[in-house]
Amino acid sequence: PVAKAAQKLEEAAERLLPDTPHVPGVPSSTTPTVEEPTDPAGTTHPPAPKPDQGTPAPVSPTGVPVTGDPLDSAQQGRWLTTATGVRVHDTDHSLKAGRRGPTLLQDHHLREKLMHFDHERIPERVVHARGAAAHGRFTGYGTAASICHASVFDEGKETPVFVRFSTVLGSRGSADTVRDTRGFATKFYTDEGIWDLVGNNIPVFFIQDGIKFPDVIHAGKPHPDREIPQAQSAHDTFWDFVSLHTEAQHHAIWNMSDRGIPRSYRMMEGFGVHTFRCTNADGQTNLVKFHWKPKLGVHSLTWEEAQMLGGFDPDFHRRDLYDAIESGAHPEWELGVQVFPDTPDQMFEGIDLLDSTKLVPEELAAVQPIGRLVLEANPTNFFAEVEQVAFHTGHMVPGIDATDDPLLQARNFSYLDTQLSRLGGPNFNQLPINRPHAPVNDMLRDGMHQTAVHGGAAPYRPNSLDGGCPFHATTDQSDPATRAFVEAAVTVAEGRKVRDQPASYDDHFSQTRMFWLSLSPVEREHVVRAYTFELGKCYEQAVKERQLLALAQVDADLCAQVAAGLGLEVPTATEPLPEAAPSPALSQLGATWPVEGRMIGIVVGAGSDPADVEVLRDAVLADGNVPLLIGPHGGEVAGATVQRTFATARSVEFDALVLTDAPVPGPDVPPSPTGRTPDVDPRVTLLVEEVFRHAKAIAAVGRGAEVLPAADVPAEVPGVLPDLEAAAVWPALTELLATHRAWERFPVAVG
Ligand code: HDD
Repeated sequence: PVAKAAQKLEEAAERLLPDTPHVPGVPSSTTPTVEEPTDPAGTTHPPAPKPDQGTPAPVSPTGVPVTGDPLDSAQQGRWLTTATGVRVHDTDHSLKAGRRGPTLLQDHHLREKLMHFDHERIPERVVHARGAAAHGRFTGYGTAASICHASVFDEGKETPVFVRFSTVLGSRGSADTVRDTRGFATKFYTDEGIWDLVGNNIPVFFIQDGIKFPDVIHAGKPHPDREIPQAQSAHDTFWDFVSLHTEAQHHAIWNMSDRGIPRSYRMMEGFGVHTFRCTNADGQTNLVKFHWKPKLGVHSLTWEEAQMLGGFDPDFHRRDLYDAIESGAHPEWELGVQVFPDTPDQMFEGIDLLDSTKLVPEELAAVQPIGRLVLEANPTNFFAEVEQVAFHTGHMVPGIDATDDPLLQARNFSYLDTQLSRLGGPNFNQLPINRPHAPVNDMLRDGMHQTAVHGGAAPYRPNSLDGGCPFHATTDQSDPATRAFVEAAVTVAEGRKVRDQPASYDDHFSQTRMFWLSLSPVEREHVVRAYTFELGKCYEQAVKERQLLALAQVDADLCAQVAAGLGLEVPTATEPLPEAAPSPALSQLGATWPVEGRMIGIVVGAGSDPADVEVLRDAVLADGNVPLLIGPHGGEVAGATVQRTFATARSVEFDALVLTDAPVPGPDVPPSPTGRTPDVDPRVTLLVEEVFRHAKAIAAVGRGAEVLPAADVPAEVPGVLPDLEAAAVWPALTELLATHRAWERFPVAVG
């Protein structure tokens, strides 16, 4: 009977799997077999490369091997495995009862693969969800010693950093170039533990007390019913809040200025915003505001560029940061401090240092450089690093302490909380990107996602079972190798428990007016247009009128211009306008800056001189900038490889444009509705028109000069170089780019 049963089984197997090849050396009747997958046409798939055929080890898109600490690497060995390390031979076909049969419950690989995919997303940040980041290095100058003994500022000391830039309001997938504040968060992996400086590109904040943070963010985020608009402040709830909580007017006018639409993360200032308290080696305390000053200067997009980029390249800032680092144009900032005496009232020249809606003009307290930041490596894995990095204002190191600014106090509470919901438990500091580079010996144990295997028996103090370890560090601050973090022992203001604020917090308009008065006419023009646009997007008449009333308290001309744009009556200020003097440091214009990592578009065609193109490309590259050749088609044109075609290029990508040909319309250009065939390809003319309108530099070489009249661009205007030798172009463009734009070309109607 056993032999009979065996024969029946063999017959059944033959019927079910008639073409199955037998494994060599094993009798067919007992061999469990697998099918070679075939596609519906019946052809077999080409064989995948096998590890023993020299498949390379995994590398990141930046070319960095995904190795480092082998325990950090999820990609060990060459074989595809399950999460439990079992090797997999086919990840494209689920296990089925026959080729066309139902999927079997037994398919663990399928179940595991889908289960994991279904859980790939974590909650996005409740604010600052959209961002990009990079690794770098901070080097202290040693100049901070008189005010701060934090070892990160020691002369020549190098500290690894991770910096994340972000917008505030938009979701993770929103566009980069929206009008918004930008986050500028820096994690310093110091040898005394982690210091996070979690700042913005605007030196003041919307609110004075952190208890209002949920309110201002609810107002700025999309409307709860329609979930629109995305990543915008141009809507009723935002302006409702700002016009009712007039402390927000100062931050709002910065947003309406060109600061709200930066050209690049590399070209923004950063501010710690709050006043911090620093202690020096003698134990003396000072109040300090931190500033990041970009090496390339502060530059912005035009509003039209920002809007166009929202469609053409929503990843513009992310791409810009990544490409600059990959091309070796490493972004740089200098860290500087404004220092104020730690007086009992914590005021400086009448400015309340605990009010984060106020700044201290640089003319009153100079920004003194204390170190340099260079970003030099892109992340290897966006999720592991950029998404999982957890910043916290409460992460401070010896020498740096918080003040009683109620906004900062609330932040110190809030950032821990948010990580619990975003990163799923209390052990987020064990994630590789969050791990301190200083030794960690906490007595925190267990919990969700615990990855450490703690030794010892006594995670409490004092203990006798683990030899007393860990030990308390010393409060004596003289030796950085042994000292503890000690809070500055300042006297706390005495009084009754109240839900209230100091009288100085009631001044909402003097610095808003100061900012307006500090801008050049063209910058003011942009502010007027921004308010007019944003309020023009509101539906509620009462909101617009109330915001106009607030503007009347800032400046009569500003208010009148915006009211005219909205077609509303100009309200009269209810209070005399506050005293305010301009602070020239607040204007973006007037200085020149190094030119690096800029995108230079070079239009080429059949009429270009290949020698000119080579000279231009080499000159741009040699100076650390990026030449992008724009040709009628892909491949080779004028002896060089094009990076953009007339179909894929758009002006907003370029900081300056060089024309080396006047290409005739290509076969892919639709006929003009006028029936007239233009002399120059209309896509090239459009490039030039837009670059001209956005006040960017244009140079023409050889036949390129013929494009200018076709695009109605006059030859005798600032920033247009109508006819140059190729070798003269780049030096002339560098000079123009040093001020970023030919500002004279913008029309100015505002007084
Ligand atoms: Fe905040 C994120 C900057 C006030 C609560 N904030 C966050 C980030 C930046 C700032 C740059 C993104 C960090 C990253 O890249 O991961 N925030 C600021 C500045 C403020 C400020 C400069 C005022 C001076 N923030 C502020 C207040 C509260 C918060 C008053 C709450 C009381 N912020 C948060 C948060 C976030 C955050 C909800 C969201 C994600 C995160 O923390 O990690 O906790």
